Amino acid sequence: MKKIILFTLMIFGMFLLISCVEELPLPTDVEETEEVTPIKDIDHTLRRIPAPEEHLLDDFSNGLDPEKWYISTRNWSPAVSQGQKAENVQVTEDGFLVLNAHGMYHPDDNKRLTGSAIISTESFGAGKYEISMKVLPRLGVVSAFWTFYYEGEDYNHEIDIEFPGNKSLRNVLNTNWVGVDRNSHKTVVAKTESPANDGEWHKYTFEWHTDPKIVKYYVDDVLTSEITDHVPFAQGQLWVGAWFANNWAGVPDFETDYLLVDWISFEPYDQPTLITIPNAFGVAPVHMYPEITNTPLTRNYISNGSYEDGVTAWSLEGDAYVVSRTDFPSKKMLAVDHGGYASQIITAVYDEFAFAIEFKSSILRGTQGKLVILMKNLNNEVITDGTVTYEFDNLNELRHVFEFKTLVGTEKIEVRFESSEDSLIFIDDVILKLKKE
Ligand SMILES: [Ca+2]
Ligand SMILES: [Ca+2]
Repeated sequence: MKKIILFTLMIFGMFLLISCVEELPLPTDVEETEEVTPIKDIDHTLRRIPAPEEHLLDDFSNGLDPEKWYISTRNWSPAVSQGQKAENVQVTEDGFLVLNAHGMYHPDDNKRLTGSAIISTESFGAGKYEISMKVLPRLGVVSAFWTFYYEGEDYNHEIDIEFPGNKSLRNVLNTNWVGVDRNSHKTVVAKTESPANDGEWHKYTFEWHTDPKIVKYYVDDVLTSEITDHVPFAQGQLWVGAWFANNWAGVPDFETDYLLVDWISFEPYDQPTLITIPNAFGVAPVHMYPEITNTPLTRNYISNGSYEDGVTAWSLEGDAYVVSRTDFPSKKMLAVDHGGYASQIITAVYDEFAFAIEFKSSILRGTQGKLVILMKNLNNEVITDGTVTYEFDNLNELRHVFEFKTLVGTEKIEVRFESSEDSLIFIDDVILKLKKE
């Protein structure tokens, strides 16, 4: 079948040369009738939560300060991860700290399953800790804000806010730790009012009291738990990171994504905490600190949407292939023929998420192609009315943008490109973005 497709491509080679050069000049008649504006990324400068004037630890408006922060190069789960890398840390001119992580579908072996984290150079004790952030919106990787002091097995003091909880970004994990064994921690899994990856800024807080002993955890000022067991009493360094965990966080079925931090504050309480010395174990040298970048942040929920990494991240059914173009043999794309289809699952997609999907198509035989979005529950069943279809029936190469909103009860979506029985269609450059104005 591959041979037939290549043959077909050769027959249509002239057509491809005319209509499919990289910058995609559309035929004039199409350009006039089709108004397709590329979908924009979320503007993270909108609806920011104001940083507190007092007790601000950092708002990252001056980059990443080596006096205040180390960059972690550690690896806690070598069985599943290549650890945290300095090259994955960014700061933007909008004053955002960007902690990138590369999932299991990243094409580069050296980057795959690497995350990033920063650590305060100072140790802090009892007090109120706050962060305004947007968690990394995928599973398999833990977005976390925590204090940490470790000195052998008797002193593993942590207060953790982590995502996902029970493999869902609808939940937050709140945990106190004072040792390393099972009996020296307490975790509360709390459902939050809206999923952490809804595209909005959220504020996460913990109030660490040592007298009397209690840690209170909040999401957007709403109490999620109060934990009086295993309350740490030793000062710790403050961490923020996106790191790959051993299974409990789900499957990291994405290519690349990021955790975004706007600001962090710390208000000390006048309560006793054991003074400890901060360490600089497993941190990056200062020359590896990031410059402030003005490159816009982009996110694509589709992995390998260019098909340049072959079939990675896509499931193919029936007559579906990744093929090379005859005019640009180095460029690959998806071909679906005779009712075959290619699909990709996007996990951690919840109620009423508004998306836009953009892609290029050309149809070389027959008349019709379809993009089908299937909204599914955790059992992989399509939920009631959870199917939306976008049909396209052109012969030229076109760029499409289709918008849809998920229904209540959605846990994941399947994005599927399908040909009708008589049609051979080509798909390339698929981009899926959350829409938020
Ligand atoms: Ca900021
Ligand atoms: Ca391509």
